[in-house]
Amino acid sequence: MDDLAQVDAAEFQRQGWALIKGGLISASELETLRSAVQKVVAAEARLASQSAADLEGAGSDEDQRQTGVRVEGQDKRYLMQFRIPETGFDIRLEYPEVMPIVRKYAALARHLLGEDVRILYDHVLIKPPAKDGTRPTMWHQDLTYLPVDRRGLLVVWTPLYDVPEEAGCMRYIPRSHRLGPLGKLPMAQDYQLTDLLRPTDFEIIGNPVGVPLKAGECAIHDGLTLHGAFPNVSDEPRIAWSIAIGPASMLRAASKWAIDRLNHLDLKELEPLNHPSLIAD
Ligand SMILES: O=C(O)CCC(=O)C(=O)O
Repeated sequence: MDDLAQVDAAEFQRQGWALIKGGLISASELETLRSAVQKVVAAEARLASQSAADLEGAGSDEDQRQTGVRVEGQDKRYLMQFRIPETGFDIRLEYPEVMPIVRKYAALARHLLGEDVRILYDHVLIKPPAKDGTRPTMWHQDLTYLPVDRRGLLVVWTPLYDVPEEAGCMRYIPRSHRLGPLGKLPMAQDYQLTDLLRPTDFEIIGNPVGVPLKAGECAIHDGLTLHGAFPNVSDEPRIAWSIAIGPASMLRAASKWAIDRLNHLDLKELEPLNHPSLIAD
């Protein structure tokens, strides 16, 4: 727990993100993580060597099967932000040698949340380099994508190699978690913070903070903290590993409303509430 003494839980709760300077993992643990992730990256070599142009038209189930990529949108412009290789999901289950790192991050989450935790997922994130086409990662809140019933989710983001700003470092909006869920915009499109926020929200939040990291360092953010990343204008793919950890008390979100008031309308999950009986005008 000594390493965790540097992480001020109350300040994290106030700001919604924190840089863990120097990281929590040892040099040999970083090597272990690299070796597991490199196996994933090698398995995706065909995709990794494709130019963004080759991904043009990706969008069908067939494309998804062929590219081995499982991400929302399956869209060239989405993939220019980052790819999550199919074999890069839950690598802790495939490569149990990374579990000592997972346990350290779980201890960090326990320290920040003050309660027992559960791992929701881990995954490998590859941001393509400039030559393959690259975009900033659009501002978003992770919690709005995840089927859990409450706040408290934490995401730890660890680069496998140094990530200066030009390689597409992460960016966080301090205190944005205090705004609650903001909904989500299609990340394949370009949009601005002002498209997500109301004017008075800017009185609560801070300016975006870009967070260059050394290999094996990490940054952690609340599931409601708005975050994104710069484009990767370097020559190499930016390779990171991220893990989502939440309070043990969290429940999987119900696919129907927990209260029966709307269930008879047979609304589809995550679709607008367009049933005539719900429209006021
Ligand atoms: O790696 C990126 O560019 C974005 C990652 C991200 O949004 C996350 O790990 O929650």
